[in-house]
Amino acid sequence: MHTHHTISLPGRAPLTLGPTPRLMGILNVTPDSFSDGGHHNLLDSAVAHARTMIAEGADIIDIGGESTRPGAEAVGVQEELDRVMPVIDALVAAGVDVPISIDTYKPLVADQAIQAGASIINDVHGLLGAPEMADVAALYGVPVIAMHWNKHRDPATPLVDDMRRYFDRTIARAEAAGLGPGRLILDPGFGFGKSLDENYTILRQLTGILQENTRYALPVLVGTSRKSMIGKLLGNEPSERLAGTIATSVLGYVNGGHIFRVHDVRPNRDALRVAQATLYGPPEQRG
Ligand code: 9MG
Repeated sequence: MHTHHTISLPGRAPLTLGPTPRLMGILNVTPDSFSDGGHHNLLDSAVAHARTMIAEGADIIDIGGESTRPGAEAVGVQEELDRVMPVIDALVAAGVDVPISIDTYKPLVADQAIQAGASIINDVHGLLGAPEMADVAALYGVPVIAMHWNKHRDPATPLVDDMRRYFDRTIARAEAAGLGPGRLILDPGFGFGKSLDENYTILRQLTGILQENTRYALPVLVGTSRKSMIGKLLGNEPSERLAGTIATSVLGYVNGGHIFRVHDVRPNRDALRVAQATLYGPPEQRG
């Protein structure tokens, strides 16, 4: 049911993907992320939050300094660096032992973050934004989470076809830079320019869409946590969307997803463990 993948990470053990779901904990480092305010408070809170997520079972910490929420302002390279670098430095200094992924579409931010210790790039522009992004990934040999976000989508083109073309270009760009397909993780980009119906269609057909329609059967990341595809259905606020998030994580897993990008690590991890036991048997039965 789940394809198997071994993703090499520079200077550390590879990330194995398959039946065991992997949790990516979201660490947003934007001024509104932690309510107590102030530069040091932000740093301390971010580091403490990363530690909590790791203790709760996060396999990866995804650090981002620019919000992708609708209406959020873009930030400049320096501002983004000022937000994320102290957190990466502090986590590395504290000996944090899970891979850090840098959530950015800016090659310069990715470059600095990798030099400081990040080992995965999370690019919401799927390597199709700045051309140098694929070069940075290839230079350091880091894997890239390539998310689908086509701001120039032709409304006449069905989403599945748009995704196929988009990811064909992602893979071509990676290969041209010398980054093999074994370093790519695909992400349908739930919520990014998609209708409610499209979001649920993707969830229903997840790996059918992403693995059967692209040249390679690549691993898949699911990012639905607290998103409006849940809120529009339930009529609730982001802070009330945990049950809905868990439902989408479990369904994304059953439909072949490998990595789950979430705010609430422990409850998603628990639900995914139960889902794994249901699909593959409890741990002692797995052989
Ligand atoms: C940064 N970010 C916000 N939502 C995301 C999603 O669904 N996937 C990935 N890869 N990044 C996201």
